[in-house]
Amino acid sequence: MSFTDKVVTIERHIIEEEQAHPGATGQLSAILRELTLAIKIIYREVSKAGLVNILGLVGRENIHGEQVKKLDAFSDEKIFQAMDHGGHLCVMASEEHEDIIPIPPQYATGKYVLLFDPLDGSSNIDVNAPIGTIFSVYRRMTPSGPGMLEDCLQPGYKQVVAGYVVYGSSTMLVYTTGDGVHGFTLDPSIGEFLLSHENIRIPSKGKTFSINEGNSVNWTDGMRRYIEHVKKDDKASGRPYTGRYIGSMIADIHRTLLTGGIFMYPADRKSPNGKLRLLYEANPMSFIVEQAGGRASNGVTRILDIKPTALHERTPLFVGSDEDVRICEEFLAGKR
Ligand code: AHM
Ligand code: MG
Repeated sequence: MSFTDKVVTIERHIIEEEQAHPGATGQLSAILRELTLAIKIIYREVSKAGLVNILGLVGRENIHGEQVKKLDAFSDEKIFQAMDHGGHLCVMASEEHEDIIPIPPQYATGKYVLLFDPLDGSSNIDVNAPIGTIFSVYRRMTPSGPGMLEDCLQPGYKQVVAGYVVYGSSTMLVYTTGDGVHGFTLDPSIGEFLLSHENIRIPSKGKTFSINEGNSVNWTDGMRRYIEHVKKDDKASGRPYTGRYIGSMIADIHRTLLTGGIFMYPADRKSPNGKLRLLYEANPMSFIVEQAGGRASNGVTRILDIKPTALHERTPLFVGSDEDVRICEEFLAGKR
């Protein structure tokens, strides 16, 4: 048995990352610390989700006469409440809100912008499948005062931090500050996220494809031919790719990040821009996958280069192992 491995909490990791950047003011670290607190509160509620029938139905009053909030609304509120008063943010935006979320006037504003999807894949709650939280931090564009829409509409390559949490068989937080990707597993008995996956690297090619095949009647020719391609025997393994689709993007991309392969939510005849949101879903997940050595595109263009024009704009998404995403792009472009 070796005692040389360090036990590293996320707090300590954040401080060490900060110390590696001499000009750092500590604001980003504070943002991550505050977010981690909100995430632990969300975890606590998510892990009780199966008990709603006992503790009170969502949307009805609980025993204290309070409305029981839907978990996505609850998560949205907790992130806001943890982040509104730190003085580091000038504005926020959430998948749950139509418009930007201002910092309340009684609190100071700072130089960062926070975008988040408080509970992605929430339709999976009822069947106890993994769900997640996604976040993304940018530097503000406007010089001072309350943040504006333009602070939120920045291309993904300008992200300074991105991360996600998957509430699964264990709860994991994965984040990047643009210097590699690190994963932390929550030890619920001590309430700490501990470094469990240092410097995650995605394999350059995988064996798994992940897509909702129920939409195949509406796919483009290129999409259909690519899926036929992955179902043929692969030269390297001598077997077809394995299909895996949970229908919870964080869980599907998390698996892809750790084991390789490709996750797709394409455009099709019914949804010309796909389903997933550029700002809250595609950008942060793409930043993380690229930082781990993978690739992310809308089929034609690198996701992180897209200049957003609206808070809730959608984009097709192809993300995963570099080689798999490249080959998929070739099929989509009609080159194969
Ligand atoms: P949501 O933001 O409403 O939860 O929707 C996003 C989710 C993703 O987690 C997942 O990849 C996708 O919807 C699944 O969609 P579909 O059921 O069309 O395959
Ligand atoms: Mg979502």
